[in-house]
Amino acid sequence: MAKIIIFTEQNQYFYVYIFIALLKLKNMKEISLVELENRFQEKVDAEVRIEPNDWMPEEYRRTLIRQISQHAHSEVVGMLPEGNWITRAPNLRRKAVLLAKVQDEAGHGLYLYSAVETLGADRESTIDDLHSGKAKYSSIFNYPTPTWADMGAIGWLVDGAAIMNQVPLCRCSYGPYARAMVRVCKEESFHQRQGFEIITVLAQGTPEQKAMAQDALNRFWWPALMMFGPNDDESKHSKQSMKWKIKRLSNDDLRQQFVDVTVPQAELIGLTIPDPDLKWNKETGHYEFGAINWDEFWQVVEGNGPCNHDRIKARREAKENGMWVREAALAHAEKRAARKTA
Ligand code: BYC
Repeated sequence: MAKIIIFTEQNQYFYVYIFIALLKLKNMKEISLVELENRFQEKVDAEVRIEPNDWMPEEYRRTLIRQISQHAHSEVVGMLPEGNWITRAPNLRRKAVLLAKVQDEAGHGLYLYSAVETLGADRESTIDDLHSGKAKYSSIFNYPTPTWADMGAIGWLVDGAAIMNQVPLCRCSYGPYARAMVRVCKEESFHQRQGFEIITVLAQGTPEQKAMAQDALNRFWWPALMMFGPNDDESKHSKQSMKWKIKRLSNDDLRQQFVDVTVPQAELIGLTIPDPDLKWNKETGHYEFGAINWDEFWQVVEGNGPCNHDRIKARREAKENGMWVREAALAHAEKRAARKTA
């Protein structure tokens, strides 16, 4: 039965008092959210790491879940183009090294999925988002690897670009991500060197081998530059992510660093960067480079690259084919638990 509040001389002060108290409570809540956000930003500015149980703005949490899960997916999908060459590596040493590299990438994916879980995200649904096409992963892994020289180009250029991007992430404001990056970067540096060694040996080999190395550089150069993401004025997350010190350097600054470091490496091994506009600018102390084909980039990001379909299919099948192992492990765990309680 609905109650009707009747104001009488006796109770009117009581209701006014309740009303004012409720108003105060509402304002207190608002003030405390602003206050919490200010304190959070002060902590970030003072370079104090944010840990999983600390208060954080919801948007900060969402940004990290997005970026770290995309990063994890990139590591796992990134195993495919190279995994494709493990059985065809030219000798035992190359096979062992490539196998170790691909296993490292699986490890990176696992640390990163764990880091995502520290933010309250569910690992299984994060992976399902990759399989349904909802979640992104790095554009670079949607290009084919038809020759052995591509293993060199991936290590040299793709891992090289990844290190450039990930070294600043070791200083990311979120503790678990930053700590994961320290180990990832050490391993990436081994990956970059093994790639550079492969491409150097080919570049100094027979004319056919040199041509194969040049062809791999021609195909991977521009996609490697795209890895850093859209230009700064098109990058919708950069400003906020830099304020929160998730990102320390902008997409364009990192891309420029990569070009400045990589061009002399190509010259050293006698390969030509496939960019007629590339030139050294004495005044700025940087290389100027040609326009990136952003239409191609967005096509690939949106699922229309040469290998997007195959990559997702392979990941879905891996999950389905491994289902029986997970089910068997669970059934075994249940039997053991039942035996203990019996
Ligand atoms: N590909 O506002 P922006 C490896 C998306 S794997 C696809 O600049 P943000 C390896 C971006 O997500 C290492 N999508 O974004 C493994 C956003 O979309 P949503 C991979 C891209 O986050 C195996 C939109 O474009 N490294 O090393 O501020 C073998 C707007 O961009 C890409 C990482 O994952 C792209 N390339 O900056 C070998 C590093 N670029 O989410 C090697 C971690 C941008 O709004 N991630 N997008 O729909 C990052 O550092 C940053 O997320 C990015 C982008 C610099 C990539």
